[in-house]
Amino acid sequence: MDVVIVGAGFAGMYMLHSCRQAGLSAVVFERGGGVGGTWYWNRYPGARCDVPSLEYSYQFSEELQQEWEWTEKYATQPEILRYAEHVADRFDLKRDIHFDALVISISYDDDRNHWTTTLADGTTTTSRFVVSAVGCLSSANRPRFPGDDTFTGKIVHTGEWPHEGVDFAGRRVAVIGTGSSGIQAIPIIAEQCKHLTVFQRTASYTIPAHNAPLDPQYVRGIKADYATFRAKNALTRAALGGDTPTGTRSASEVSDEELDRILNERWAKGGLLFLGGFNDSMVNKVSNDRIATWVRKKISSIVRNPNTARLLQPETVIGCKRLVVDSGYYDTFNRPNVDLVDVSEHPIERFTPDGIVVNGKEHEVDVVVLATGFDAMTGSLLKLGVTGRNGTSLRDAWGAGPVNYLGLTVNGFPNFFMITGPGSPSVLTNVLVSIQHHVEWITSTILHLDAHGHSAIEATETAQESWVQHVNGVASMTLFPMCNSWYLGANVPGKPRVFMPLPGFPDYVSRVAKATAEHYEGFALTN
Ligand code: NA7
Repeated sequence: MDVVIVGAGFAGMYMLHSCRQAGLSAVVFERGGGVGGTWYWNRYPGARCDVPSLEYSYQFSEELQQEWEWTEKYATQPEILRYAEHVADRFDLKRDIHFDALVISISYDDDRNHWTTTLADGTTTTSRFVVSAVGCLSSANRPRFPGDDTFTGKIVHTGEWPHEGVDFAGRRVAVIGTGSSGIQAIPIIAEQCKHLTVFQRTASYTIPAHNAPLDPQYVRGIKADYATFRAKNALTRAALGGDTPTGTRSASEVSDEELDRILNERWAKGGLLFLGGFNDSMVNKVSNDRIATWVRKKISSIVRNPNTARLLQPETVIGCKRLVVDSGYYDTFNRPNVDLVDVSEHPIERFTPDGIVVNGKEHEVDVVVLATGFDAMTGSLLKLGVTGRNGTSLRDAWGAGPVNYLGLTVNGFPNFFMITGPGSPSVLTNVLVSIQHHVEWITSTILHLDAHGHSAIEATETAQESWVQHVNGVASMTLFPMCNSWYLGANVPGKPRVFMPLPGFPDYVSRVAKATAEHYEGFALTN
């Protein structure tokens, strides 16, 4: 094989298509039973993308983007999965995808300059190149609690949701975790179950989605010139929402009335662009504090029980953890069958056969939903068991945190590429845009190597060191490092605390283009 691709989510599917278009032989190994990646696994009730559907979609084929009809502003998980299936069928991808194929090791052979990928069933495949398309949020973070093996009810994780679904009718349910997954699932579970207890360690800021069916006239307008819409989006920091420009003023400088007006307008529009009302929300603590205070007041105006309202008001920097986009979250706590248990000061002590004990009190439940997130960005990559030159493992090379150049390649791992790897904008963008950028760069780089008689490419040690410094430098100019987020690996015990994604898509794209144009500066190309 020319290329082995790991993962058949949106990154792996496009990588396969792109390889074929370029005349490269390629095969995909996917641990799941179907395409769609994170959308294959995250089937919990309420699962929905927080990027508008007209943006969270491929743009490499004009026919595809014209023919596919999204039904809502924010697509549900089943609709996104149908889209992934449609793409797989339309481009006949499945004939080169092996499903239920768990990769257990990927080893570089120094003498032959090729990679051997081994599956759990012992099958091996050799290839010149390996592309990791394993996704940033694909390795479930499943904390263990004392006594959880004695619990007689059902325990499910949102990121590994049973395909047959979970019947909540008449049941007492616990949800542990209040990030995006918990916040999307809680309103729906509350409607279906007898009683819901939410265990919250850290309150999240969540902005209403105001989701609605898409207006056919609006869709026609976008489709009439989809390319311009896409191009405008790619020019924003998050490759998202080009039609909603970022404010030009500091939130620290406007009057209270003006702040209120702008934030009300953004709240009414809803979604991730809430913080874009001002130009310094994520770089100026004073501005951020004013916005956060406004949201806290908003929460207390929705939630009727003052104690619950107080607990739901986050104390951290707003936007430091990824903003959540919800449908009816705060209002759910006005329901008589929903309780909130604060586990920030008194963590979950243990599970019993009948429930969960916090601060000496047992909460009896029949089903526990772990909405506890992911070992993000590096979790799935490191599980691949990648071993590079001289038998060095990626796990050892990244012992103190991920080091690489442009988030694409790693010194000592020739011809090994990452799509949306740590060190690239990835999760701070509309990830479909980042995926396309990486896939197209990887394919054109392979073609460049072949055309110029090079057999291998890897990051130089120097370029890698300065790239890590650059990513840290950019992050330290923002408020992102000020809380315990998964961007920093802080949600997984023992994980090195390093800010992994790079803020700012357009600047990143121009850096990649510049390095490429300057004869792959920062990369070592060998003959
Ligand atoms: P997140 O955002 O990492 O949220 C996980 C939640 O689970 C969060 O509230 C955690 O609290 C909580 N958690 C994790 N471990 C525990 C334990 N041991 N006890 C109590 N609570 C715990 O994951 P999501 O799946 O919701 O969303 C991930 C991304 O997917 C999201 O940002 C979107 O991009 C899509 P903590 O905040 O760590 O105190």
